[in-house]
Amino acid sequence: HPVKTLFKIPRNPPPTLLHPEKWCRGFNHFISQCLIKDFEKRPSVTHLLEHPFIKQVHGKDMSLQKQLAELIQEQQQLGSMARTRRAYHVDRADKYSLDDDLVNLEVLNEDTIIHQLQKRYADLQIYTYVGDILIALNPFQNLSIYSPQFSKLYHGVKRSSNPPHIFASADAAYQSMVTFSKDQCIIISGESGAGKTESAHLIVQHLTFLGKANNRTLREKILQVNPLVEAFGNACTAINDNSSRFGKYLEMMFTPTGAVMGAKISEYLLEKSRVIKQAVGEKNFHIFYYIYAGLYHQKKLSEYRLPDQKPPRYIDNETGRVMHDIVTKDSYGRQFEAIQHCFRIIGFTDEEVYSVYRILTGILNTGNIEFAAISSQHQTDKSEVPNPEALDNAAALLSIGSEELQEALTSHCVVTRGETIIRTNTVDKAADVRDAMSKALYGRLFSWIVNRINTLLHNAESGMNVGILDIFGFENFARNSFEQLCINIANEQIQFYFNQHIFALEQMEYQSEGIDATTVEYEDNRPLLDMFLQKPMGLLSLLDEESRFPQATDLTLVDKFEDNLRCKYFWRPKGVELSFGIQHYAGKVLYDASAFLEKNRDTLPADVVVVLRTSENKLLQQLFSSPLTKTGMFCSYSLMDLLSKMVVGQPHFIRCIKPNDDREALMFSHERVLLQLRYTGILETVKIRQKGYSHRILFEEFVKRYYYLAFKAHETPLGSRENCLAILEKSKLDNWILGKTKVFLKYYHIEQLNLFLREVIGRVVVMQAYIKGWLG
Ligand code: AD9
Ligand code: MG
Repeated sequence: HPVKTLFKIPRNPPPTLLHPEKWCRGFNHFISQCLIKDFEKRPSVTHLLEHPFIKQVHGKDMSLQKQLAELIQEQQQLGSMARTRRAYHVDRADKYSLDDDLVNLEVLNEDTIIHQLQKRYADLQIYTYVGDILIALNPFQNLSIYSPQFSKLYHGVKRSSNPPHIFASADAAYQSMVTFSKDQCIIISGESGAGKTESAHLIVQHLTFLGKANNRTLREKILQVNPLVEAFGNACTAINDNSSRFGKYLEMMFTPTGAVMGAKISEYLLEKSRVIKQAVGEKNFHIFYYIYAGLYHQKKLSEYRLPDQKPPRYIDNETGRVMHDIVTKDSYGRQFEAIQHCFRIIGFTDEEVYSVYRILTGILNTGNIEFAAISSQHQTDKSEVPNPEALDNAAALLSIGSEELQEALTSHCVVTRGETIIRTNTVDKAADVRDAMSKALYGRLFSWIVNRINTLLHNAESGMNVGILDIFGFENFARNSFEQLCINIANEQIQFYFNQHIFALEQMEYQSEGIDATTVEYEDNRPLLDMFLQKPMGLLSLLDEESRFPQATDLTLVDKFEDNLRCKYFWRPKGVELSFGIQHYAGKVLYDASAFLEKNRDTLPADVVVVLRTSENKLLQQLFSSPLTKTGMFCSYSLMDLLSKMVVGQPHFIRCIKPNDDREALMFSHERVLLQLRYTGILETVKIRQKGYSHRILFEEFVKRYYYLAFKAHETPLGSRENCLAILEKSKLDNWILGKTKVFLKYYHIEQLNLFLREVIGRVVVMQAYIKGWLG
């Protein structure tokens, strides 16, 4: 046989295909040399299948030919990856650098950590590992490291083969999901403007690549989800021009073999108050500017009853500025087109989109309704609408009666002793009702869009998922209100969750498995969380209780806090009545309690609901057909829900860090970074990762997964400690530990094992292909 003699393949193949090392080495070598060369000249699989060698050896067995061709193609890709890698890292002689992981630091303290991060940032190495955790410094400039070429680079390879990258984290989660058939979740944290949302986009991008969404439409749909939801849920704040004003948990669903098949999104705590009012220098939700500008450029404003000289009050807090931007720059208009595209790709019907636009412009018109007191000697608490055209416009767009709307805004029904009495609203009260209506409309519209996306991207088949959590980051403005409190409590919970996983659970597990591991001290924010969440004396319970008293005021609320929250995390500054301070994990924040009660009550008068339910707009009717949401404890319920969701899967952490407050590229503020390293407990994390084991696998699961490495294919070894030992020894790894029921491994062990496994399986495929051809 010519091939046999040429490559000195022994006459008799070994008795089992599973110990093929020596026997097929020559054969593998042949493939990599000869076929790859050919493939590089003409990179086509069809061409490869026509290769005389493959044809001769494998005859007509097409599936084997295909397997072989794939294997070769993969090897060829590895070659091109190595080239990209070299281009990315020209001056790095060795492809693996100890600098990539803070765990490798010989001297470990704040100074060495920050020095290393700073050095890397200057080289535009924005990513750094702490074991299995990724630190991402915001580059504040576009980098060319997210192209398809890079996607290929970070595809099922050992982490140390490439420089740290967000794609590597996505790949790790994906590989874990496929290998262990378990749901995963990626938790992205960091303060406002640190880069969480950008990171989330990049992860979705890479997961769609890894999940080989063959179905191009599905891939495109999934990629449109974030832009669409963010147009409605993000806004420009004093810190970030694209700040998330809601929490988002995006689950990407995969088949058991790892092909992407759908997506699901959950939203938490949208900052609805932004619809009606924004702080100086801040803006409303993006979508309002997009739609106003889009309609302006399409000359359709009059169709939606919007003035073309002056934008509606809700989006024009800095008079003149917005109009100037809309007329001179076309970017808002282009964004509107992009959103129309998103709706279409995801599968919203034209009718639905039209209804959404009517509701959005209805809200803008509602904001223009004014109220004036009716001056009469006897009735001082009566109001009327001095600009009835605004009322008519709003009513027309919401497809409800104009008179009914006016009545619902300027009066309310009270039921006393079985009798219904109509009471009039003061000017202030009427304005509050108007704004409450706008907030409710927007909040429910947002939830509807999210639900609709879920229906459109839903897949009934069961599978596994990777969830990506991207919430609003910790905020500390000049003036902090109820919204900041909710946002910061949410971040407090994420920090607690991180601590639980990285420190508490880890140390508990070592103990229960009888492993002697030194403990690492860390800052536990549990007492602070208790101060917020405890019942009945936690801050949120007190807030709810006070919200139920009609006589309560924001001042009585702060008094109540002061009387009951006796701990070092709460204080009340002297001389400023409505203010109180909280020592958060990420720093001290001073809150202004004005309107806390009203915002927490978040009530929408029944009169308004009744009118909105009469709308001829089917979508709007639907928004208000469900029972009213319960008031109070909203904030903490949502958080619990959020955490209970995350606890299901294995977590992967990404910690975003903001290198400076000026959003400047290449500027590294020592002070700001140090602060973030401190409050996120990076130093302690490095310590525990140096000592600890990030992967703990039950004996049974371990044997099931890796028995190929030490046993024969037809064997079914028991999931015992001894068999785990046999596999580990065979793999020639060190530094692992066997506990009472679990194998304790470092993250790089997993990579090594998976790589061995793929090698062995790959060899078996080649072998079987060869032998079939040879013998048959
Ligand atoms: V907030 O808590 O939602 O207010 P995020 O989400 O943490 O905040 P975001 O991802 O919106 O921050 O990032 C802020 C800005 O930083 C972006 O608009 C980009 O201009 C910039 N950024 C962040 N990450 C990257 C990146 N990987 N490449 C380039 C980036 N620019
Ligand atoms: Mg964000």
